Amino acid sequence: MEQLRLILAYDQGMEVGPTTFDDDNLDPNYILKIAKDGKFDAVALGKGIAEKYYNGEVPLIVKLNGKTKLYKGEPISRQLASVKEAKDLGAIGVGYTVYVGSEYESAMMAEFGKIEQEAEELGLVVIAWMYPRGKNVPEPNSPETVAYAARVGLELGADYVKIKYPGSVEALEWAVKNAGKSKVLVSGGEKTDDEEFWELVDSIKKAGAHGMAIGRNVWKAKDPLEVSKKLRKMFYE
Ligand code: FBP
Repeated sequence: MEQLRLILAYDQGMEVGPTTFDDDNLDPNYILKIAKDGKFDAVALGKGIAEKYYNGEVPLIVKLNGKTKLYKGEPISRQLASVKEAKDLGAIGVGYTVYVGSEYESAMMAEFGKIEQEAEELGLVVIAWMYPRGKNVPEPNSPETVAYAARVGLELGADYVKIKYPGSVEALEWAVKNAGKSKVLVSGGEKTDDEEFWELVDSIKKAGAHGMAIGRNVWKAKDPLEVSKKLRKMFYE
């Protein structure tokens, strides 16, 4: 299996919306250049961007499902592209979000199960974005909820589980233990100031997480390559 410690995530056009972009990072080519020059292990894109912009310079993860911020109902994110399409686009892996605890979690888990099986047949890595969410999940980032989500990712067969930071080194250690042989990647979250961001990265390292799947704190940074270089140093040296 590929060693994926640092994945540059760029599905925010779907998940977060246009206000997150400026004139530079609105252009997928800008992101692909950061991924390459910043030596990311992979870049995570939706099918449309992969089809129209991916140039083969960095390993590709295709995010197979997605939803917009305009949708306000109980969280559900359905499959929008197939594993085969991802493979044909040159992907080494696929990603899928499961909103753990949502009224629709069973639909997403069932879809993920099929994806996992197809990906295994085609030799692709599977990354599960395990995000607890929904009206019955009052504290999506609490230690117990995040550890639960990490464990469910293991149970579902994910090679990597991508989780939110649960607030402390101890809480993340607990989630990492629960993920077992599924490797834990932590998401970066909204763009924060430098000090807060590097404290977060430091805690993620200390907790023994495998790496990060991160977007906005890299490509919204003044100097994305400097951030990338520092991240690489932290997770690889
Ligand atoms: P960021 O590092 O920019 O937070 O990216 C990680 C990510 O999981 C993206 O893949 C996804 O678009 C976004 O976070 C989802 O964020 P939200 O928590 O708003 O649903």
